[in-house]
Amino acid sequence: MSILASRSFFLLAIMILLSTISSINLPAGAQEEFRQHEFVENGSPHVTADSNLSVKVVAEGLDLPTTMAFLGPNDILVLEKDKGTVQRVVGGKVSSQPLLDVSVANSIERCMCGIAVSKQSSTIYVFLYYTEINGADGDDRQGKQPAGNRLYRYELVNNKLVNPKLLLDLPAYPGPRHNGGAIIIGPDNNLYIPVGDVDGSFKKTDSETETQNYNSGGEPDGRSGILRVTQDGQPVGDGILGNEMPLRLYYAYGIRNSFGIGFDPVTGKLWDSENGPGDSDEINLVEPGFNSGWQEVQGLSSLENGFDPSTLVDFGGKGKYREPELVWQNTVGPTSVAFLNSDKYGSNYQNDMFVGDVHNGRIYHFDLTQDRTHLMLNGPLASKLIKNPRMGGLDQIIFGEGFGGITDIKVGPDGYLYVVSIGLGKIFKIIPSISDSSSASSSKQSYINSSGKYPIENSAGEVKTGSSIENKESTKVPTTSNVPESKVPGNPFG
Ligand SMILES: [Ca+2]
Ligand SMILES: [Ca+2]
Ligand SMILES: [Ca+2]
Repeated sequence: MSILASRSFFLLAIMILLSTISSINLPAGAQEEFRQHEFVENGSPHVTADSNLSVKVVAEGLDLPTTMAFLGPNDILVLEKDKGTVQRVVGGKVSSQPLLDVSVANSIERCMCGIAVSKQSSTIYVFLYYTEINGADGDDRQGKQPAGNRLYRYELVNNKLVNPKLLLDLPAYPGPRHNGGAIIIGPDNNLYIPVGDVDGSFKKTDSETETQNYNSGGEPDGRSGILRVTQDGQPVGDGILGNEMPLRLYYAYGIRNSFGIGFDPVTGKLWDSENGPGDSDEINLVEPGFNSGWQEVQGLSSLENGFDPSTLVDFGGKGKYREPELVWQNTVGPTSVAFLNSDKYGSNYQNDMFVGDVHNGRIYHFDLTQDRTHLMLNGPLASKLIKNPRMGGLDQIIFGEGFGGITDIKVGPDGYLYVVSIGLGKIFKIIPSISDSSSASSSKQSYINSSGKYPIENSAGEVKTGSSIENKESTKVPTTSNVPESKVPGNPFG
């Protein structure tokens, strides 16, 4: 053996030894912790669909950021999932102290979840949705029950959030998944909030309710729907499905797990994304009284054996089942739904829909049909079914990749798209590239050379699918993943 070869061998041996030691020394808790995460934690964000657009980091060093709201240009409030904190990012700088720090249950999907901001003359209201616990952050991991999934209205005074007013007190049991909690202020100025089934389906307890389409289930209790309340937490007029509380608050029901809703700025109609059990993630048009069908059906009903729409709960004919507008057969974990109500990227993108996902770090871009009640889907996607993450035709809807697990997309006051990555702990902004057309085309060339023109096939190694936390029936898609095996999230309920 030459000196060089023996030295290489020696280095290799050291590396193996070190990696063995580090895996031995990794605290068991840390590994458990890791398995709680169902989002992709690496990536190099870029806009794959348009070389005239690039990605800029707005903030970094955030600890599991979930959702954000804008106080003004370059002034963002962002939530940290497990710490129960509201951080303020001014001019790209995260403030040294949070504006608020509450105690949250944070196991799996329990969270500091949702935020919205509303300015009423001299008062700035900040709405927060979180899984509250009487104790310390994460005490639910030691078996303590959360107090509830709660919607509060705070006031922003002297850079603090004060005067909390409890607007909604919703179940957090059995949990820990499907708490929902994105908050959107609608064109009518009311609050709209998706709430999942809080893991209450197939439990044979009172957590099986009518809003999960259990005909002889318990009374609605706030789970499995999209709720609508005024900014004071009151019902908005007569109930769509009924006037008893809390049914009166339901705008939609039959929802298993949703992290994102958005209003079409053209029609004022609501859309949502929904997460299925390892399969059948959905995008839906949500008319008032919309029934998404869970737990009788998830995804396209034509694929559901023995589905009988007459078995669904319809609240005396007021609820209406509607098929999804798009279904991912293998879970991608769709989250935020944002409509770009600006022309900052040109008229091609104006009023289009953008959806982020948490398992692949992808942003999807959709045109809507002329009447704006469907997505414009051509070729293989016209079936409304995405059969696998490398299916042909997917490139027509993939806008960006490499963002880590995306938990929020919003349009800023400046008209640009902002993206929260829980996996990378960052906020990104998508901006037009500063370049003339010739250098833009050369940057496209370099992208093609370095990353591959066809992200579906060539980035398969970065695509992590079928590895949802959601459950074991999720189909494993073979990939040549460059994510170390230990980093692939497992099923905490395994
Ligand atoms: Ca806290
Ligand atoms: Ca559905
Ligand atoms: Ca368009």
